Amino acid sequence: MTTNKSVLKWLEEMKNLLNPDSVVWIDGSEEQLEKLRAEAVKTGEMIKLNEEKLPGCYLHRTKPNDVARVEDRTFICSKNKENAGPTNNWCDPQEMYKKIYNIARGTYKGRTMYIIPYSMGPIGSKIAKIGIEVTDSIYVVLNMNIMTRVGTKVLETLGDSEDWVKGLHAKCDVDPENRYICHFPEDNTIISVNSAYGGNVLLGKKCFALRIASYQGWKEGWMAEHMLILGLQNPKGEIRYVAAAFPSACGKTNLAMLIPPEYLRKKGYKIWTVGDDISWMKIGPDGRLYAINPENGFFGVAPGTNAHSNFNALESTKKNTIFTNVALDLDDNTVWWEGLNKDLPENALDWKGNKWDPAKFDKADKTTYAAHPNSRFTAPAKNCPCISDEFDKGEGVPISAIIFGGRRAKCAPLVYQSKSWENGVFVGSAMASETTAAAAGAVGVVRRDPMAMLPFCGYHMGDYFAHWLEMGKKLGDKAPKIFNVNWFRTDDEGNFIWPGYGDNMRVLNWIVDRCEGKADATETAIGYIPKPEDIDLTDLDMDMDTLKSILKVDKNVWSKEVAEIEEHYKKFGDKLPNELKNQLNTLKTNIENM
Ligand code: GTP
Ligand code: SPV
Ligand code: MN
Repeated sequence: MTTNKSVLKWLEEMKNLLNPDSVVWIDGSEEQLEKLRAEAVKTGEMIKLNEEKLPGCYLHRTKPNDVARVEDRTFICSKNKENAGPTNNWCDPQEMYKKIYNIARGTYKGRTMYIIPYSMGPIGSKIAKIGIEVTDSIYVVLNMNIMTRVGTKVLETLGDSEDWVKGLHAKCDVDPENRYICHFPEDNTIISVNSAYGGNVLLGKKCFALRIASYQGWKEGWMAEHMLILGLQNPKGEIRYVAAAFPSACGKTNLAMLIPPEYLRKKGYKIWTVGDDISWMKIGPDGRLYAINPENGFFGVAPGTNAHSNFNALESTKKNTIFTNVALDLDDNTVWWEGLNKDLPENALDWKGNKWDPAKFDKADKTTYAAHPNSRFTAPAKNCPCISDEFDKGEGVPISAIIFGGRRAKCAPLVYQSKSWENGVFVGSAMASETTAAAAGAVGVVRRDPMAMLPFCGYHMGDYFAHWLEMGKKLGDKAPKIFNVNWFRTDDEGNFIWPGYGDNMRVLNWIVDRCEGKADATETAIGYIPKPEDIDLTDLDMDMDTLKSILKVDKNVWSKEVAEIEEHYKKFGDKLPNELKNQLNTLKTNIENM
């Protein structure tokens, strides 16, 4: 398949370490993939779904102990501990190689070693990068084939270059006690053992495209971010691109594929999806920031996805999709999850493969759910009805606005604009959100998640903030404007006040208008807030007072917020840029003077 010496040398080492019975190169051909699907069905690793209703679709169940990313077992193994920073687990690289090689040694015995050459980004794009993952899991091969561009062409593009990322995945016994997801940024290397779930094993995704790539971006002067990318088309046919960073399971896929409310659709507004999770951004020849989506598919949250909440995501899953940990409807051999529709299936197996009793379903008790709360679909991006023409081009789209956001029941207003790039970096660095099921651990706890990158930044977060500030200096007046949104303010009963989903278009329109100097705003202690009349409420069952209540900046709530940010900032010590300290002091004074 290749004569690249650096590739062949590493593969030889891997073969010697893992001791597979056989070795198979993934060439990307449909013929080879079809053979692998058939084999996975034969062994029970995947279940073939109804070919009429869901052509080319499969269901996979992971072990119940292996259903989400494991942040406490994820390591950044930089040579110097300081370079991993206070927000990452660290281990000395030599020690970790030793430990993890001992876990993986010989575990491919009786198994096949699959070699997956893949490109993050359209093959040949100047912003794209190449990786090679070895794995003993067909599920990983088939998912990587949807999520990235795989096969012979990738190797042709790589040629003799040594600029590629090594990825070793070994399922081992899927033992949670020996599960490690390790990154060696200085060696362009990722090693993942004892898991077979999503973000832990599809090594192109969070491991490469965020943890390794964020480090590369720091060294090379570009950015790898946990951001969706969308194009907003106005009635004149002009398209403006925005990128948005929300923590896991906080609405990126939904916003990326949004369908505007009817009155806006009739006027000619439309959203185009470029990406739903990751953005790689470089400064272009004209000095603006250009973004590509390095992925080729969507690894989306299934529960809550339905024809009303996210029609385009649901459409994307209608063919050639792999479902993980959803329920199986035995009546017609299709899939189901909470929030798909109101008809609880009478005759279904839950995500663990046990008979599911709809009578026992209790919304308050997640153990009675048919689908796991972090169950997912892996769908080809080209299935998406609103996929952007720019998606496959690889030149990148110019970004007008960057949006931060998270789940904050009481604090952040529906939307505000930062006062400058520096102030925007401060807003991103202080971001917080209530935790979700996307990672193992407690759900609903407020945690600081700077730029939605807390679990994904491959180096010291103080250096990461400095890199953001540096990028702003390079971009100058061509820098995107920075905003913050919060779709998740709740009332006293805990209900979301803002309708969200398609109605978020009303907020996007204000954001884009602000970028073009077309919308007014009120300056507040935290930034620019829309005049209530500038958020269009046409056809919405919401009165002005309710809207005003979610645009409000509350002095008491924000005084507490400032104190929490001060605490959060202490972690970064000397590495916290002075600009951000000054930003915090200014905010403190502004709030005191409210
Ligand atoms: P990852 O793939 O984990 O990075 O998640 P994501 O950020 O892409 O989140 P996604 O769009 O899949 O949404 C996660 C959950 O948030 C789903 O249950 C959605 O129904 C819910 N959600 C998304 N958008 C909104 C919104 O505007 N309002 C409310 N209330 N819920 C939303
Ligand atoms: C996330 O948790 O942000 C995801 C899912 O997008 S995973 O690929 O598991 O990281
Ligand atoms: Mn994500």
